[in-house]
Amino acid sequence: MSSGTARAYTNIALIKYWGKKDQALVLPMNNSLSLTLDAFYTETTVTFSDDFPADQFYLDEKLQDQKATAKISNFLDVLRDKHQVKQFATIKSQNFVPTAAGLASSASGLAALAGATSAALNLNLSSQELSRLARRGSGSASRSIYGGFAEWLQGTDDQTSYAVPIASDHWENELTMLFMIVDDQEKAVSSRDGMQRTVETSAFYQGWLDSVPHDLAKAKKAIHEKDFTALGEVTEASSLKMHGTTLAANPPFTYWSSESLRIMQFVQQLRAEGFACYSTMDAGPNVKILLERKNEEQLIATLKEKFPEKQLVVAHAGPGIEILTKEDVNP
Ligand code: 2P0
Repeated sequence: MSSGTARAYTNIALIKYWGKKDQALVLPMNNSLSLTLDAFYTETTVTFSDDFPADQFYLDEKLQDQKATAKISNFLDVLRDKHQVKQFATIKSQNFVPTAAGLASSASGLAALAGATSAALNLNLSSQELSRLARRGSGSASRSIYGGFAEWLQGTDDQTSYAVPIASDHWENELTMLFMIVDDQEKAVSSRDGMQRTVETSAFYQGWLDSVPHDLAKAKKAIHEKDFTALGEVTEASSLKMHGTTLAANPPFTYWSSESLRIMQFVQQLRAEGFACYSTMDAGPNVKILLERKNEEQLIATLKEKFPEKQLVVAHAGPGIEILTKEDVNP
């Protein structure tokens, strides 16, 4: 029997990943850039044993059904095949989120799974190898190997597609991301299906792809120069363009709800009044707002007054993946 445990934090893309050129290997169509956050994380323990007749996956102490377990088993098969491991595994995952708002993330989940599995098999992987491995589980998980800012390099094959940290002189610690929780229901179109449908059918997809290199360069320059306005502008623009592609897919869809739009418009209004804050959205209706940490208290008060019914979660830059010993693990 061998066991390993890891903790990984979620990340939010400032320059979005949207679409794959190879679905089996999870190779993306474009580079993406993210900020790892402290507010949500996953702890996972993987145990291999000759005694297990099949893989069993527990999430938040509940045994998961075949579909959820199959995604995990497929991921484990990548390593079992490579290292001639014949044993099945028990996987116990715990999501730590500050509210019951259904903010579980495949980025933290699959990164923690990659870390725990490699620890259980004593693989001693470098961060780059771990990022490449996490990518096979979920694209965005490749970026959660690192704290702070990370860029996922799309690459051309399994070897060349992985994330790298972006040097920032700790500037990320001066930023805040606020989560406005609009809805905790399961999404109608999964990100995996949504991005694929968009690649295959959206009239706007090529426009999105063409715009990414410029946005990415602007984001990296902004980080280098600690230019919050430039980073905020390109963050909001990347999100709006990504979401624009879904409207032109066939069949068309959107992750926005009327509430999401209300919040995004309020962010624009605040900016027009001189308050520097920018919105970004992912494959669901929740809105995240990027701002400077020194302005956090003021914005929280303003948002609570404007949207008293909404849950609000405050996040700051988080650390990279941690391989845990027994003493580190939460009970
Ligand atoms: C991102 N998203 O860059 C983008 C922006 C959602 C919108 O990565 O199919 O769970 O497992 O690689 O990583 C969410 O998709 O998708 C995502 P798969 P993943 O964060």
